[in-house]
Amino acid sequence: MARGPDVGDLLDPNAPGPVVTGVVVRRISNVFWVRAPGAAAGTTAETEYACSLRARMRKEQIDIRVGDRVRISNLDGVNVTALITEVLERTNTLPRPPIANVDQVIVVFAASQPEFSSHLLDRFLVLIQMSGLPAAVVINKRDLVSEDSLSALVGSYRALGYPVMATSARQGDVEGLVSLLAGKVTVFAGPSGVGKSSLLNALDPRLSLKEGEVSSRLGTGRHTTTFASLHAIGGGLVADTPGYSHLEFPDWPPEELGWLFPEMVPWIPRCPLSKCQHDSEPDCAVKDRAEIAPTRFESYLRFLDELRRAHDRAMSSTTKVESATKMTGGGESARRLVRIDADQREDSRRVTRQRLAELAAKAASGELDEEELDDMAT
Ligand SMILES: Nc1nc2c(ncn2[C@@H]2O[C@H](COP(=O)(O)OP(=O)(O)OP(=O)(O)O)[C@@H](O)[C@H]2O)c(=O)[nH]1
Ligand SMILES: [Mg+2]
Ligand SMILES: [Zn+2]
Repeated sequence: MARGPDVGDLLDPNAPGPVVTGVVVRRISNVFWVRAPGAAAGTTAETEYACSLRARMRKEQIDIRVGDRVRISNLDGVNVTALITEVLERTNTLPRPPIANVDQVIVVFAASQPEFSSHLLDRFLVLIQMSGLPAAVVINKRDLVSEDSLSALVGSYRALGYPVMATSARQGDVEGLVSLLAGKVTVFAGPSGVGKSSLLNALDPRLSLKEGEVSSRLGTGRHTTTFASLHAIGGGLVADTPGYSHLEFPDWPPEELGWLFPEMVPWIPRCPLSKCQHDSEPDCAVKDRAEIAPTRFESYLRFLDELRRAHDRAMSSTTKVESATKMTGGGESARRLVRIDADQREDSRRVTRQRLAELAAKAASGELDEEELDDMAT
């Protein structure tokens, strides 16, 4: 960007012209690229304006992130610049990558190369649900496996209620993805090498995202790479991310893990123990009656063990205050894929339960009557 960061001062904020609402899609130091409807009358085409902050906002050090919805004025159609005058309220923020107002996370896995791991996919799904966001699954590299093994894979996660799509970025078989992306802000997540960047390039070759090499990881601590950008694709906005190598759960009560496994949800209210962990408790309705694939239940037990250990560690810290700091601050939280601000967390659990109850309703349709499902959703 040749223009210096002071462009805002050159513009007269008292003569703002039309004010439009747009989305921050990229940020490089003090310049924010805002995607908004063009200023020219009669056009609906969107333009990305290089924007600076109104001086007052800069003084107040207003925190603006990629994904934020902002009001911009002083639209200059020639230089494609504008001035951000207001940040609208966020619905959520994802810390890694740092993006606001995310509507969904699409977990991309390869059917092969790297070898498909249901445990790793389960881990991504659980983490996303802990953040309160809807998840969808894309199985890429369908060209590498037989139709039979592909449909078994797709079917097993679709049966849980997740939207699932099979693609091949290599063969340009990606059109179906558009229906998932339209009108939404989506983050692509998944292990390294599964084809996240390739999929986005296949949808829009102009993107030329780097493929086939291990991309720079989102670091930890002070040097965390804050690079994040949203690409306009398929009528929505999409963020590519580098593959995650380290996925830790945030603090989450072990007895609430079951709510993140849609096939367990309908049975949880029938367990005699209110805080049943569906492990070794007697007369557990989940263990006795839910239809859970063995790999899924293994994932459940693994994650349960991790949450219990984390919980025990927190409890053994000397004071409650200390343990709270340990659980939410510093390097550990920086490594988490999805962590939401503490004040959002309780809210998100409620939302999560509600959505999972809906998922379970779909998955278990016919097994339970509506009244029971209504009870669960409240
Ligand atoms: N056979 C096959 N190979 C694919 C397909 N999609 C991507 N690849 C290849 O898989 C490799 C990894 O693709 P990327 O798009 O870089 O994967 P990524 O998920 O973005 O990886 P990171 O950025 O490291 O997280 C590249 O060599 C791609 O050419 C596909 O549908 N089929
Ligand atoms: Mg990539
Ligand atoms: Zn139980």
